[in-house]
Amino acid sequence: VVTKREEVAQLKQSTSIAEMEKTIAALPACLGFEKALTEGRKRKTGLIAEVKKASPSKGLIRADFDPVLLARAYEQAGTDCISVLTDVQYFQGANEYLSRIREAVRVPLLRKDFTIDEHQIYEARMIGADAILLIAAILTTEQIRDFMALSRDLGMDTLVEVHDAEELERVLTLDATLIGINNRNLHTFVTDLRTTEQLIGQIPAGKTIVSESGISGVEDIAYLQQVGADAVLIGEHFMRKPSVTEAVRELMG
Ligand code: IGP
Repeated sequence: VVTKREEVAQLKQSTSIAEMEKTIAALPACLGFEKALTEGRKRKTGLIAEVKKASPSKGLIRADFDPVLLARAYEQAGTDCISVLTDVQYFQGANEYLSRIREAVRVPLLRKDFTIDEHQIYEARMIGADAILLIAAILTTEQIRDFMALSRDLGMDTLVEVHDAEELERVLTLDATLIGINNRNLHTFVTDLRTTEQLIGQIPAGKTIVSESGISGVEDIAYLQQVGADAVLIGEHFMRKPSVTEAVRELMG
């Protein structure tokens, strides 16, 4: 088993930042991830649909997992953005999934991983990400600030994720405009959508709020919309449906 720290150490050994900068300079511009969820969104509630093969709590979620077919099906259903898990150890993800999806769709892509080092941010841009996730629970406030600045320099947006009041308070000292509220307790894996309602009250106007995890019914969407979420991030619910295109349309209209 390769831990994230070992993975990052390997990445640092194999590629220099100068080399990665050179590769990135030749890439096409990113698609606007945050823009697709704000002024560009297709429905009243924005949607980030996730390509997720497995999770630490559920194990394998989808047996016939094909990242490119799933991403095309999401695009067909009119999702605003797509999230791709690239973490290998806990989610059976792969960087290759994201780069292959990048070739197949014209939807802004979020690289979903545990980012703990700036090398991973260059890597995200190289494999085709338009945005990265920054998890407040595993980062210092200074790291979040630095990683947001680097992402912006490379043309990417950031989704900064919180799951309690302490994390939110730290994030609000920064100029993060796209904030994710994770409804899943990272210690127990239990999801409770009221986490979104509880934290949203402490967020000033003008921020774009994404409610994440444990969302599966039309009543969930109605509730989250009513408490002020601008967008939702949904993985497992769609992954368990034979047709993700139909599943998106059923849930989001
Ligand atoms: C999706 P769900 O319950 O719809 O499959 O959740 C997404 O929120 C979840 O995958 C997630 C996640 C994360 C995964 C949210 N934050 C951080 C890995 C790391």
